[in-house]
Amino acid sequence: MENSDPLAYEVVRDLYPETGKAYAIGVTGPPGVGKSSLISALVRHLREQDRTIGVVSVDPSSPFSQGALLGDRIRLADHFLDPGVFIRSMGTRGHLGGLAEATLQALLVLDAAGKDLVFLETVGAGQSEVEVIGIADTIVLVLMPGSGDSVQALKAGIMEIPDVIAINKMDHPAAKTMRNEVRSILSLDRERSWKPPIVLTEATRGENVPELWEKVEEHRAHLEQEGRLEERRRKNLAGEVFAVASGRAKAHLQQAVADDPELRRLLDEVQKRELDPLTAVREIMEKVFHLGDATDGTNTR
Ligand SMILES: Nc1nc2c(ncn2[C@@H]2O[C@H](COP(=O)(O)OP(=O)(O)OP(=O)(O)O)[C@@H](O)[C@H]2O)c(=O)[nH]1
Ligand SMILES: [Mg+2]
Repeated sequence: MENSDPLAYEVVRDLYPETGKAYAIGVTGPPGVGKSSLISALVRHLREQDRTIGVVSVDPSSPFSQGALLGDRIRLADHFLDPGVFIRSMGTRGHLGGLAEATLQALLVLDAAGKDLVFLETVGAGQSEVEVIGIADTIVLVLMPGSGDSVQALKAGIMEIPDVIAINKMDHPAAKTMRNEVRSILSLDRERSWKPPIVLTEATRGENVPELWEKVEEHRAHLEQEGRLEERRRKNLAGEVFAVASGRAKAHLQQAVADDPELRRLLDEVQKRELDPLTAVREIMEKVFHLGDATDGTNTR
């Protein structure tokens, strides 16, 4: 799958009816907050309950598509010899549909392989992060004292409200201040049927890790009521299909422009102000996707 081998698509097609049994947990947050360490501690906790686990770490900035990234190697090393745990780190190379495709395929195979729980780790806040964890059933945002940018992003509504928030490195004196700050931001939003709980954790010592897991389970129970999980998965899958299709369309477009001197000339003309940008867009869309005027956005309403 990591090499986009055509056989992989056939495998996933055949396995797909067997999927939907695993529960997917997305873990996101700024670099270095302790996402991998927390996953490692959660895995330790969950292995005591004999649950089987998959972990997929996706680094949007890494061109490598195979092998483990150094940090994850160290953080998750405790579990490498455990046959009940499968760990994989990957970048984006080789996937026409980008990150969304890479993660979706990995999740589906681990699901079909019978893993009870699959963790999807990705760094950051932004589009690529949504593509990776958009498929998750429960999203955990990991912050630490000093993650002020993320708190601002939550406040400004730039970052989607996660389902559970972990404030890691709770040994830091500013951890409780941060919790209060995040709590006051979340309290502004009273409409939600689920209020995202905030848990202070210390991943390296495993402190409050069972409590964090309990919150994930509570969120799962909440979703499993009134058909919310079905509804969320329907929405997530539709979003993934769209994201993968968009990723492929973009790759196709880039290749087409690179291969076609006439299309490249259009870009030169835009640069020389001989052609306006939207006319160039229209011509490119017509030539590459055979789409006419209806797609230029100006006369669709
Ligand atoms: N003091 C303290 N250090 C921690 C804690 N959790 C993680 N660390 C340390 O923080 C550093 C980063 O931890 P990682 O688990 O690699 O963080 P990450 O968020 O996965 O990092 P990226 O994947 O690179 O974004 C490591 O040196 C950890 O040992 C904690 O609870 N307390
Ligand atoms: Mg990590």
